[in-house]
Amino acid sequence: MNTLNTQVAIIGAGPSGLLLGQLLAKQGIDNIIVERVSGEYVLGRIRAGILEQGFVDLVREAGVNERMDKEGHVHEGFDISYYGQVFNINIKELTEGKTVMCYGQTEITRDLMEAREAAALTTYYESSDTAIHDAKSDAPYVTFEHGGESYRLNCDVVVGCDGFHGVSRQTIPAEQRTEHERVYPFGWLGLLSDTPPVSDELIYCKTKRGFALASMRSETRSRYYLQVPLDHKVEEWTDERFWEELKKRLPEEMAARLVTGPSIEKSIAPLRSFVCEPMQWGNLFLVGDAAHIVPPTGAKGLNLAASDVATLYKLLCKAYGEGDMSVLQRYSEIALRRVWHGERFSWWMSNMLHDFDEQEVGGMQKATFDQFMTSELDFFLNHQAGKQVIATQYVGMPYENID
Ligand code: FAS
Ligand code: PHB
Repeated sequence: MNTLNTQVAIIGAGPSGLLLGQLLAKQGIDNIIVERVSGEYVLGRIRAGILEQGFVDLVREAGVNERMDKEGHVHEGFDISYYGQVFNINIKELTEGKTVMCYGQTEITRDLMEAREAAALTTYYESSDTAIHDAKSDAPYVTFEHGGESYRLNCDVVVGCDGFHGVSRQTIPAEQRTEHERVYPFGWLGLLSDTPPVSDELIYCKTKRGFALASMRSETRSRYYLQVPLDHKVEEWTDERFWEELKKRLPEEMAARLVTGPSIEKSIAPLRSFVCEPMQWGNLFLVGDAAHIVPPTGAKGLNLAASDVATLYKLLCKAYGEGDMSVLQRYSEIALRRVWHGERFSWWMSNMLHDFDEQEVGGMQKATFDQFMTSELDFFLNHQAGKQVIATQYVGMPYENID
């Protein structure tokens, strides 16, 4: 058994784990990351694209912003189209100057990986049998297998950045945690293509045929999504079928100028709202998808992971700075306040913009639910105050100050 020692053991080298590791290292707080798959595999996951200002500020604080500032695109608004009517949500005007950054999660993860390697920080990729021990004690530790050898990683705290299917949430005894969940009766079929985006802003489309989203990664790379039934397989969707369906869901003038091309990635993601409470157990802390999941309709998943990182990072700096680890007990309460705001917004946007092919939705007939949701959307899009509510949530609620 190889024995290792660090201050903070991080499980998972996705955006949460890498961002936290980078921030802590800049403050001289030693950390080691244990990751299940290879770095290439992590980078192969095509996911989020919209970064809130809080996330952008964190990346700058981590000193990993050079490419983001060069290649990212600041967005001052987005469109919502419903039944062919297009409404612009000018987030910059409605939030007195706030914006969002369009820069792919893959790129942020790549930048963080390269920065970690350049700083010679330790990451054990392709590890297996990761397990967390004595989380309730002052001397927790993590065991794992790597390169055919067994390891024991002694630490002060363990941070579970290991996503929805990771080991850390499961380490909290079931009777000690409350899980809230809503699984949606549809998925998102995503397509990435090296074609120019159909618009320079995102377009969220509500149609009788289902939801669609037009997004982008750069001026030459587009990201599109279609709501599809849960029983659909990605193999059933040829590129041609995807483009034809997208044209039927985009507003007419945008469908007319859509540039199609071969997909470079195509996948179907299920949608769920999920929160685990509490987000900590002794000296084990859950961050990001390990603790919560949102439907991507509100562009909150990655951004909630970032606000968890911000909260835990500040508390860890305070704890080590003052030599008092008890401040860490505030983490879950602070993190969950912002998580629930993101969960509500993502659930609300999903209810309004998707077509629920269930006979009963929210305890009422589908037709009645549709009427309520269409009327809700109509009210919010036709009133300045309504647009302001959407814009305020889209740019992200402020991060809490840790005094
Ligand atoms: P991640 O899941 O990214 O990373 C967890 C890491 O832990 C992985 O690398 C995994 O290999 C590792 N791990 C797991 N178990 C382990 C173990 N036992 N031992 C060691 N390592 C382990 N969010 C948006 O904002 N917009 C979107 O459009 C969007 N689209 C998405 C599409 C899909 C298909 C999915 C699944 C998510 C999407 N999300 C989106 C949400 C997504 O971006 C997450 O919020 C983000 O990846 C969260 O980052 P992490 O918390 O780091 O978790
Ligand atoms: C994306 O670009 O992948 C994206 C953007 C906004 C969303 C979801 C996904 O709400």
